[in-house]
Order: sequence, then structure tokens, then C-alpha cells
Amino acid sequence: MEPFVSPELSVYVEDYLLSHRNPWNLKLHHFAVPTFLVSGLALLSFITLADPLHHPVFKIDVALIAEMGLGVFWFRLAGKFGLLALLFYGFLSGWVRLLPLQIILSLTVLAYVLQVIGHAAIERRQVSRVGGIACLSFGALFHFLRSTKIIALSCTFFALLQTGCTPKKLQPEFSPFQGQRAYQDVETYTQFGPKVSGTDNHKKVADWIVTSLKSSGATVIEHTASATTFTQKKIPIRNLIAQFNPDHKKRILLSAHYDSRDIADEDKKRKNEPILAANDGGSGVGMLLEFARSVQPQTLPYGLDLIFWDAEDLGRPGDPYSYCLGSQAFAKNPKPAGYKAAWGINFDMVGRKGTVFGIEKFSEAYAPDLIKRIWDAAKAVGANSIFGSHRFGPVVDDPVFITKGLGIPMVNLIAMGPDGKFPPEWHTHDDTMKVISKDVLQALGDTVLHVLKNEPN
Ligand code: 1BN
Ligand code: ZN
Repeated sequence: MEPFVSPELSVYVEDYLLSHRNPWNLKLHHFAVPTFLVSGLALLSFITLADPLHHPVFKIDVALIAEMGLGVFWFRLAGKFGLLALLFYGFLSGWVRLLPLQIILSLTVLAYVLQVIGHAAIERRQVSRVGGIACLSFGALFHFLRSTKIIALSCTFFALLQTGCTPKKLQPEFSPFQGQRAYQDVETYTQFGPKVSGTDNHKKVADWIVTSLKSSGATVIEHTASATTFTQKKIPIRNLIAQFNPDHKKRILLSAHYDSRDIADEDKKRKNEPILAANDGGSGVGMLLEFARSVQPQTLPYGLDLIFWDAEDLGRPGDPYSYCLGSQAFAKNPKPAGYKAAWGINFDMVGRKGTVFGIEKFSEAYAPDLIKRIWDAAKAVGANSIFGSHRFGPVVDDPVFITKGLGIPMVNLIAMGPDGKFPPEWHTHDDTMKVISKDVLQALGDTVLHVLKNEPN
């Protein structure tokens, strides 16, 4: 049966239903016909004043019953928003006169309105929500004034269409992760020379990262502070934060440090000279810059933050709190203030040939579900060769301060073998491009994008 509405309106409504959640795949006429039938019945009862269901106390009439019936339709079609909108309408139009019920309904309405406002802000659907609320108010007003019920019903109809339908679930999409481009970034990173916090090279690499992030469309903010190293040197801290969908409340965090160590204390020669840090600095930077390029923020039902920690590697061996000065400063005084994310992954020394990631014990204690998701994702994308089952640590690294300070569960992906040792070039002058593998970067990128794509809505 064709809908009793103009073709233009029919196309508009059908389009609307197609692009929104519509679990029973309802078509306009599935509810337009009953709407008009019951509206006619209501109008008839109103004109003739013959209201067989009239009750003096509860003020029940045919229209109420009819609209409650429609409410069931809408509840199926539109979920709780549709039903709550209907209750709101019923309340306003004075049908429900029992005080306790009115109080409950008032609270429900308040919760509903807050939820609508919240959703509108998050989903940027202000126009349709506002339109819905406007229609709803008109409907209620008409009914209050006891004008023609068909007008009231029509308003309710459109109000529910507007407010009741929730947008289709977003399917997160990413451009393919390109290990080659991440590798290229690691190379550029090493070409800056050593990047010790507070030095000229460090400033240059930070500016390069910011430029790259901005060209990927991120909103970049900087968290600055000052810190004292274990040698009592005062250094400026500059954590770099790239945000995608900065207005979303739900956030996911990917992080890595971008500074490089000031000494090669694990080397046999030139122990006091700074290192290039292709893996211990560069690999995490390469991963994050490539994530920034592959993100398609408009498809994400969450906000994504990429944080580049400063001053991770100026510590004294055996003194864990002398490392991670950037993340420690952030945890004390985050930016944006009150910063929180649902979960996070940190990338530290992730680009080495032959890396097999094990399970770091802090991560296991604080984010066991996320570990499972990452390892399962690796299987799903065929990257299981870089994920093993050995457990190691705990390693005090940037994510520990973020988890403990801000309550964000994080997994640290860091190359430590079953023997509890970092790779042989760690904190030596051999940490150069020679140890980096674009295949490892690729496999890790594919894995993490799989996790991000399958984040529950
Ligand atoms: C990791 C890579 N870290 C520094 N570069 C932090 C750390 C240092 C973790 C020493 C354990 C021991
Ligand atoms: Zn290091």
C-alpha cells in the first residue's frame, strides 16, 4: 500500500529510515497507515464526543490508547528515545494526572532531554534533534489547547521520526597502514641526529612531528612543563598531542616517546655520547605518524589521541622514576585538563627485525582484555608471527604513569625477550636504521588498526 503522503515527503522519510537504525526494515506505510487510521478514529471521537473508553479519573480516551499503540511501534523502530518522547507528550498533554507518575515522568523527561542534548553534541546531529524537540513541543501545545487531534498526532509523528531514530552505527574506517611510510619516518627521525630533550635537534624533531600531524588533519596541542633530570639539570618538557574528533567524549590513546637517550651507557665505546635511537624513539614515532595518516576521523564513533612523550630516556639505570619525565608531568597535570581515555597502547622499541612481542606484566595487570584483543587481532590479520606468549617485566615505562595517574588502562608494546633483556643494540650506537624492519612496522600497524576498527560502539 502506498503512503498517504506526498511523494517528496515519502522519499525524505524513507531515506531517513534507510540511513538510520531501523531493525525491522520498516517502510513509511508500515506506520503511516496505522497513524492516519488511529488519528481519524481520534478525530471522530473528538468531534462526536463519543469516547467509549473515557475514564473520569485517569482521563483515558481513544487518542491516548491509539497513541500508546503507536508508541509500541516506535519503541520497536526507534528504541527508548521513541517511547520516552511519547511519554513526554502524554505527560505534557495532561493525560496522566497521577502525582507519583508525573514525578517519575518528569525525571524521565529530564534524563531524556539531557541524553538528547548529549547525543546531539557528540554526534553533531543538532538539527534533527532540535527539529524533533520542536515538533514534540508543538504537538503537546496543540493537544493542550485541545485543537484538532490530527494536528497533534501529526506533530507527534514527525517528532518521533526526528528524535526517535538514532543514527546508524558508524563503521570505523582507516586507509591501509603503509609500513613503508612508517619506515621512511623512522629514517627521517634518525637523520635529525640525537634528539635529547632540551636540545636544538630535539626542537627540530618536535616541529617536524607537529607539521606532519597537522598535514594529516589532526588538531595538535602541546603540553609543556619543566622537569629536573637525575643529574639535577632543569629541562623544558614538550609533550605533543594530536587529536582526531577532539569533541568526542570517548577517547582512545596511542602513544610513544619521541626523545632520544643522551648517553650510550650500554655500549662499549663512546659511552657518553648520545644515540640516534632508530628503534628506541624512532619506531614509535613512525608508527604514530602513519596512524595519523590512515585515520578517517568522520567514520570513528570515538576520538583518537596520539601522544608523543618527551624526556622518557634521560634516566639513571636502576632508578625507574628518573625516566619518563614527560609522561610523569602529564599524569600530574594533564592537558586537556581532566584528560581520560577508555584505553591506550604505547609503542616503545617496536620496529626491530625479528621482534616477537610478549606480555608485559603491568599491562597484564591493568589491561588484560586489551591484551587479548591485540593478540586476537594479530591472528585475524595474519600478524601472529610478531606476537608470542612470553611474559616479562614489569617494565616501568610511560604507560605505567598514565595508568596509575589517570586511570587509563594501557598496554605497553615493548621489545623485551623471554630472557628479560632488551635487544642487544638497546642504548648503544647500534640502534640505527640497520635494525629496523618495515615488515614488523607493517604487521604491527595492521594489528592495531584491526583493534581500532573493531572497537565496540
Ligand atoms: C625503555 C626504553 N626505557 C628506556 N628506553 C625505560 C626503561 C629503562 C625501562 C630501564 C626499564 C629499564
Ligand atoms: Zn631507551
